[in-house]
Amino acid sequence: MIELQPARDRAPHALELVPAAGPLRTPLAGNVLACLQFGADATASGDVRVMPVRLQVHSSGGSAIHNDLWLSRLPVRMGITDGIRHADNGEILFGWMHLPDEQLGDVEDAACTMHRRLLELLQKKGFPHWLRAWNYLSRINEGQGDAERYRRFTAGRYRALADAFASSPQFERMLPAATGIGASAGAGLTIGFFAGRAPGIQVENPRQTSAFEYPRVYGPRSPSFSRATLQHWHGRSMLFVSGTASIVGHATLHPGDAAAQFEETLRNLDVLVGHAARQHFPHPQGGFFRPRGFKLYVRDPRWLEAIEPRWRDALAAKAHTIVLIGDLCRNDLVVEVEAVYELVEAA
Ligand code: 3EB
Repeated sequence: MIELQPARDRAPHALELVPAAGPLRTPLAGNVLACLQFGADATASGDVRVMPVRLQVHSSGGSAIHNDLWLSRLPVRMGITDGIRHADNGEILFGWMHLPDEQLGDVEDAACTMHRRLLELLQKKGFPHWLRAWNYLSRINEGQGDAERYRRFTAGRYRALADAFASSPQFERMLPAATGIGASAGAGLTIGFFAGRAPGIQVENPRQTSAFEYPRVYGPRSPSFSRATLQHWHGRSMLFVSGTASIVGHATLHPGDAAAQFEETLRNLDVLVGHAARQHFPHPQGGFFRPRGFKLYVRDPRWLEAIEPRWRDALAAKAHTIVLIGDLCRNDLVVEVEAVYELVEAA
């Protein structure tokens, strides 16, 4: 039984993450703004708020379906514009789009077109500030060198952004937090996003080269995302943390070693969140970030044994954690973690 009411003892806020296992009861409650539905057989429903992501959910004895529900206190409106399914509550816009493999054609062109439409929608709907993106691409590591599908995706995304922001060269200071993961074979390309009326605050990781400044060896264009974005909504602030991996500077550390990559990833998360706290609170007693949810992506289920006790202790003991099996966008990476934190101000 899924409790669809956000906690009542908090200040009004625009958005809350509620994880829910198993198939959803339909129709979905009116206070659902978005639902990212993960599962090997996830398919679109008639409800525009449900974004299906075809990835295997790893859970010991649990359900093969996981939903990240984003609940709103404000009334939710829904629509379909230019093929993009979307819902908003006046403060936040959620949207998603999908191209099946048969229609994908050239991945760079497809990514460019989809991002153009996405950016147009944000303008049209009056939510010009892009805060969070989820990118799931089938066969993400297929193709050699610059022909790799992920690199083609990155080039297309960059082209759309560079064109749209040709008159504001600072656009890389306003990129959303993002995840880029390989969906199951045949799943095509799915892009989901949140956007707001007000800009988010970019947070970068002092331990990592900014992705938008990666050198040429990782592809013809650098990946357009921020390590995290901080967004204030009345009475609440949320930190969206991008897919974080075992990358220090711009190099992959511990290629192929799941246990060591996981530890490096935890260090990256710690440093990033600590940095966000210092950026936000001039002195350390000002407050802290409390984790609200983690997603652990693992390339192959056989790596899980090596990290099982560690992820339970370091992630699941602190916030709801869901483990998904998917390819990562550098072929030497085997684990990646994304997260949502909420800002807790000291009393
Ligand atoms: C990295 O740090 C790992 O291209 O949207 C993480 C999150 C990664 C998002 C993206 C890529 C993306 O470079 C890869």
